[in-house]
Amino acid sequence: MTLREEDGNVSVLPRQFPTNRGGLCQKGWTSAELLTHPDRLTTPLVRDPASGELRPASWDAALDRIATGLRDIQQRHGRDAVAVFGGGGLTNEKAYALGKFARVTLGTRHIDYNGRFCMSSAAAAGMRAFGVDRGLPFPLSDLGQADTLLLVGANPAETMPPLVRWLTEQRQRGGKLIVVDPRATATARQADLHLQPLPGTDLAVANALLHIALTEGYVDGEYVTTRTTGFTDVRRTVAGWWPARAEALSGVPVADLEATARALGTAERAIILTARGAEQHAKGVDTVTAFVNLALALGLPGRPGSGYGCLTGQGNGQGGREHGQKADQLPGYRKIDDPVARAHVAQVWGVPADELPGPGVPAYQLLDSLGTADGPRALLVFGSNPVVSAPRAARIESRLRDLELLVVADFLLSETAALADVVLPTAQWAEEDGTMTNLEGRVLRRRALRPPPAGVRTDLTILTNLSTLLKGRAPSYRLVHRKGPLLTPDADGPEADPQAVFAELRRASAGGIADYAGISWERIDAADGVFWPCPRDDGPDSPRLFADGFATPDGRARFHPVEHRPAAEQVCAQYPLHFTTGRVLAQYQSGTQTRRVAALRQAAPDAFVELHPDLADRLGVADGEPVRVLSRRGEFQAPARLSPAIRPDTVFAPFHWGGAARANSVTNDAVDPVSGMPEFKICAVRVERAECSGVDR
Ligand SMILES: Nc1nc2c(c(=O)[nH]1)N[C@H]1C(S)=C(S)[C@@H](COP(=O)(O)OP(=O)(O)OC[C@H]3O[C@@H](n4cnc5c(=O)[nH]c(N)nc54)[C@H](O)[C@@H]3O)O[C@H]1N2
Ligand SMILES: Nc1nc2c(c(=O)[nH]1)N[C@H]1C(S)=C(S)[C@@H](COP(=O)(O)OP(=O)(O)OC[C@H]3O[C@@H](n4cnc5c(=O)[nH]c(N)nc54)[C@H](O)[C@@H]3O)O[C@H]1N2
Ligand SMILES: [Mo]
Repeated sequence: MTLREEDGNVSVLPRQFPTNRGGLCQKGWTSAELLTHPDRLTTPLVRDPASGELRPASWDAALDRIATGLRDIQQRHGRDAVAVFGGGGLTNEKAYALGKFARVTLGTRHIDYNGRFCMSSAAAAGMRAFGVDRGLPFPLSDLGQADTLLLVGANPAETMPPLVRWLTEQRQRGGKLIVVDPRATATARQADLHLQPLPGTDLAVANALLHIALTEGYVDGEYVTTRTTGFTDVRRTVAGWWPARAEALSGVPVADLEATARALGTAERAIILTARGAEQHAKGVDTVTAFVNLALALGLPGRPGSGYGCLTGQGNGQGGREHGQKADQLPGYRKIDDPVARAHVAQVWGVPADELPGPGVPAYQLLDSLGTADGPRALLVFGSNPVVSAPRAARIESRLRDLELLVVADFLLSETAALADVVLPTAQWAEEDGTMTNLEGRVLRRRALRPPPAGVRTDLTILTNLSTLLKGRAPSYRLVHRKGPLLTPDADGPEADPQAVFAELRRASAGGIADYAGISWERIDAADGVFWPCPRDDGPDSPRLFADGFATPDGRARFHPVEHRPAAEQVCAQYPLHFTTGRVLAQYQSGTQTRRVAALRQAAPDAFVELHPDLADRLGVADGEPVRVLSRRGEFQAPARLSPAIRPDTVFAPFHWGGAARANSVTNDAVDPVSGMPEFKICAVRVERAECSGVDR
C-alpha cells in the first residue's frame, strides 16, 4: 500500500504489487485511523505505588524505573529472572534488535514471541521435512496456476482477502479448489469440494488421502526414490488408514476423500496449503507433516506451479520467525545451541560466544512460569496482547499480575498494557522505516511517512535507550536525527537508525538458513522485494526453492511417519461439544487496534458464538440470545449466532475480544510437544443460555 498525507491526515491507497495486485482488505484501508486516534498513547505511564494507578511520567523517569527494576531483579534472582516477549508484527529490524537485547544486554535465555501461537507447527514440520521453513517456497502467483489447490484449515476470504484473487484466477482457469474446514466459511463456499471434518482430525484425513494415492497409483515413484528418504515407514503407517476408518473419525465421506486424492493425484500442477485450522493443535507438527508427506509422495515440492506451503499470518509472520526472537534461535534462522552459529553471531555482536545464553522455553511455557518460584520476575512485552490471545488466558493474566515488573511497549493501552507497571508509548507502522518479510520469503520495505507524535519513541529507540542505561555505555545502534522533508527530529530527540540495524542483521544472518547478506534496502527498492536466501550483493535471490534439492545435508526431503492421536481434551457428558476458534474479516487478532476503529466496530461489533440451528434448538437458544460457553478452565459469554454452516457437534467463536467475551478463557493450554504451539482449535465445552432477567431457563 502507499500512503497519502493531506493536512495532517493520512489515508491508505492500494498500490500495484505482485502479491496483492492493488488489493487491500478493510483493515488495511482503515489502519490510518489509529495514527491519530484519541486513545493513542503519547506519554509513558508508570504505576503509582500509593494509588496503584498508571500515571503519566517522563521518559527519563519511566526508563529509570525499568532499568532500576531489571537490575535489582537480576541481582537478586539471576539473569534469567527477566524475560522478553516479542511479536510477529514487528519489523525484521525490531525482531533482530529484540533478540540481541535479550541475549546481550539482559543476558537472559528467556525470550519468545506470539509467533509461537501462530506458525510454529508448520515451521517445525517444514524444517524437519525440507531443512528450511519458508511459508511458501514459491511466489504466491503460483496459486493462480494450480490445477488443484487444497486449503486445509484456512479461511483466506476473511483472513487474507488480497489472496482471494489468486483463488479466483485459479478457478477461472478451470482449476479445482478443495477446502477442509469444520465450517462452511466464505472460502469453503467458493470451493468445488468442501470437506467438513471434526476439528482435530486432519491428520487422519491426510493419512487416508495418501492411502488412496497409494492404492490408486498416484504416488510419484521416481521422485520418491531420487529426491526423498523415509517413505517406507510412511507407507507402512498410512496402510492402516483405509478411507472408511478416516471417515468414521472425521465424518468426511469416503467418496469425498477419494475425489480429493484423485484431484490431487491426477493434476498437472497441485498445491497443498495449511493454515491455523490444521496447525493450532497439540499434534499440529504431525498434522502438517502428514500433508507434507502427501505432497512429497505426489512429487509436488520443487515442481513448477506445485508444492506445499503454509499461509503465514501476521504482518511480519515470516521475518518475525527468522531473526532470533524465538527461544531456541539466533539470527539467520540459526539454532542457539549450535556452537558454529553461536561463534558466528557472537563475533558479529562483539561478545564472547560462551557469554550467550542457551535456549529458553516456548511462549506458553514462558508465560505460565511468570512470577512463580522458578520463573522470571520481570517481563518486557513488545507487540503482543497475551491477556486476550494466550490460551487459558485467565491463568496467564494472573501470572502477569504476579510479576514484580511488567513493562509493555504499545501505542494503545491493550488489556496487557493495562496490567503493566510501566507502559512505553511506541511508534506505529507509518511512523518508522524498516523491512518485513512476507509469506513468500520476499523482503519488503516499510516506509515512514511521518515522524511519531511528540512524546512517542520507536521500539528500536526504546531498546537502544534501555541498553545504554543498563550497560552504562554507548548504544549498540547509533542514534541519528531523522532526515527528509517529513521526518524532522521529534521533540524527544534522536532515534535509533533502522538501516544500521538492518546492516548488522545482514552480517549476523550471513551463512544461515535465512541468509539476508546480499539484501540491502536499495536492492529491495529497486526490485519490489528480494527473496531470501540471498547471500551475495551481486548474486541472485531465491523466488523458488527446491528445484534442484532440499536444504537438508543430502539434498533430499525427509518423510516422517505420523499417527493420528485424539485431541488433548475429549468431550464428555459434562462438556459434550467441540469448541474451535478463529477470526472474522473485520477484526484483527486481540482486537486492540480494530476494536477502536469505528467502521470495523460497526462491521463486527461483538463477539459471538456460532451454533448449528439443530444444536441451538436442543439447547433452547435463539439467534442473538446471550449464551455462556464453559470449559474446565473457565467461561465466556456472547450472543449466539445460528448458522447451518457449522457442524452440529462443534461450536465456534472468534478470539478478538477480551473481558467477559474472551474466547481464550475456555481454550486448552495443551501444546504440541515439538513446536510448543497451543491447541487453540479444539477443546471440550458446554453451552448454556446465559441467565438474564425475565427469561425462563
Ligand atoms: N480478518 C483477520 N485477518 C487476519 C487475522 C485476523 O485476526 N483477522 N490474523 C492474521 C493472522 S496472525 C493469522 S495467523 C491468519 C490466520 O488465518 P486462518 O488460518 O485462515 O484463520 P483462522 O480463522 O484462525 O482459522 C482458519 C479456519 O480454520 C478452521 N478450523 C478450526 N478448527 C479446525 C480444524 O481442526 N481443522 C481444520 N481443517 N480447520 C479448522 C476455522 O473454522 C477457520 O475457518 O490470519 C491473518 N489475517
Ligand atoms: N483462541 C485463539 N487464540 C489465538 C489464535 C486463535 O486462532 N484462536 N491465534 C493466535 C495467533 S495465530 C496469533 S498471531 C496471536 C495474536 O495475538 P497477539 O499476540 O496478542 O497479537 P496482536 O493482537 O496483534 O497484539 C499486538 C499488540 O501489540 C501492539 N503492537 C502492534 N504493532 C506493534 C509494534 O510494532 N510495536 C509494539 N511495541 N507494539 C505493537 C498492538 O497495539 C497490540 O496491542 O493470537 C493467538 N491466539
Ligand atoms: Mo497468527
